[in-house]
Amino acid sequence: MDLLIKGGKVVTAKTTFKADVAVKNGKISAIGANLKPEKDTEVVDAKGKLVLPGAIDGHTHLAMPFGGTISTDDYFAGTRSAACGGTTTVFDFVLQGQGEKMLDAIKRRNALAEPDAAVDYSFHIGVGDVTNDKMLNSMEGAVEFGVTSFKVFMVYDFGVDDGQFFKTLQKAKELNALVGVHAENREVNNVLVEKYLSEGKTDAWWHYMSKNEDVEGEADVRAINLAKMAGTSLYIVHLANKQGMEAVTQARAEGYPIFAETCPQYLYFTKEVYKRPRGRDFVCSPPMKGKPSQDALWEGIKNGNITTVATDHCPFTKKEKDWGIKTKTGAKGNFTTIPNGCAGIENMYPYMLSEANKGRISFNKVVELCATNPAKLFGIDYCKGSLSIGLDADIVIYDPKKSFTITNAKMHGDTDHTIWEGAKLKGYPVATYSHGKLVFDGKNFVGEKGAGKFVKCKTVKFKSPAL
Ligand code: DUC
Ligand code: ZN
Ligand code: ZN
Repeated sequence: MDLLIKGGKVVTAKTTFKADVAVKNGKISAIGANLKPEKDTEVVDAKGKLVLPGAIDGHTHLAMPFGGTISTDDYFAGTRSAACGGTTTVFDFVLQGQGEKMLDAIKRRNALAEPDAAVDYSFHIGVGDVTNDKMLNSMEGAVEFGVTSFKVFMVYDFGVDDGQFFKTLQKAKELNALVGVHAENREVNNVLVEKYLSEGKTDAWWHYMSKNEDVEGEADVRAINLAKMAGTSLYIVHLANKQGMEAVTQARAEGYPIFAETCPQYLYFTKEVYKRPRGRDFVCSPPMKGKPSQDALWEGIKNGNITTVATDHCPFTKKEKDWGIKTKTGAKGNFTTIPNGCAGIENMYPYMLSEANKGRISFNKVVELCATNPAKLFGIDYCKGSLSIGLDADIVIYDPKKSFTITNAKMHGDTDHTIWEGAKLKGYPVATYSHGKLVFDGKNFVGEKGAGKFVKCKTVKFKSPAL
């Protein structure tokens, strides 16, 4: 064996038990009591620590063109930062261009990711053109390549209409693929934007107001109804409102394979952040909502109706966020000119584990939401998502006694600020291994640019909400 992690408590989605974990050739080779090292085995003492599967971030936007710029973290910076927060696999979005076959879009992005990624990665397609059969049928090439999930946008100019959404669901059903949805009502959003701007209401608060609880909730309900009509599964990404949470809960109770993801920013912040002097730094879509929505999301986590937690990591610099204000040079910014998105890739596992450490949920629940469920949902549980013999040795050692205050200077991405500045965490990862190799030593990134590999997703047919 190459590595032996001794004396820690192993946490899976179901149980916690004291055991040693052995690694050979990048895979977990044994889990058990009193495992003995071989001659050249590196032995790591994990007494008093938790030993967890590396997290899978099912939602990132690395080097993504948006709002007239490109998100700050490229594939190296983003995956480096992920590794230092205990995330060992990221699912990034390939945005399909007009007239571009989905496989061509994947190859275009993979050419950027392959030389740069420091941990393993895979893709979802961000559907950009299903206006004709040729484009719609190009989903087949993506699935053959190993990209089996397709996100449609109900909002934004490049998004789908209901007919295109429905056709995408039907095609996904044929392929046993998964459709994800960014659910916000485009038309209502546009009307409210026009109204607020005409009234001279330009700051970040109006971003929230034009994408309020109902704007998101209505689209969630419609998306679920479309999936029911198509007779297929649906994955609502970045769910952030109570009405949507209730609709997901009801559909699942009726037996429909409807799954929801939420993000740490919706669990920690509320809409009040948009009243802060730098409220524009928090502008993302969907925006943070009120406390009742936040409470509903936590309830959804506790009762199993939230299936995954992911970050929607999409950072922009402070200067780019400032495009949302009027400047002395005469630029006329407003809430619609702020690039949408925030950094979070390094904060997901530490924040969720800290909430567990404070007693809000169990550590097992965090493993389920951040590792095991995303692996099952996206068809990579044959190699990732839990500490099991034969799976990739993507492992995190977590010290429940280490206190950590988030500050941008301690983060490992390329961003110049974080919305998480000052957040106090109880416990923190002290080591991350990718394929059995140390990539984070508790302080620094010690991995390698380009070491991360593309992970092929298998198709999964979901007949019920159970994973
Ligand atoms: N929302 C964001 O906040 N950023 C990128 C894309 C999105 O839908
Ligand atoms: Zn989205
Ligand atoms: Zn997103």
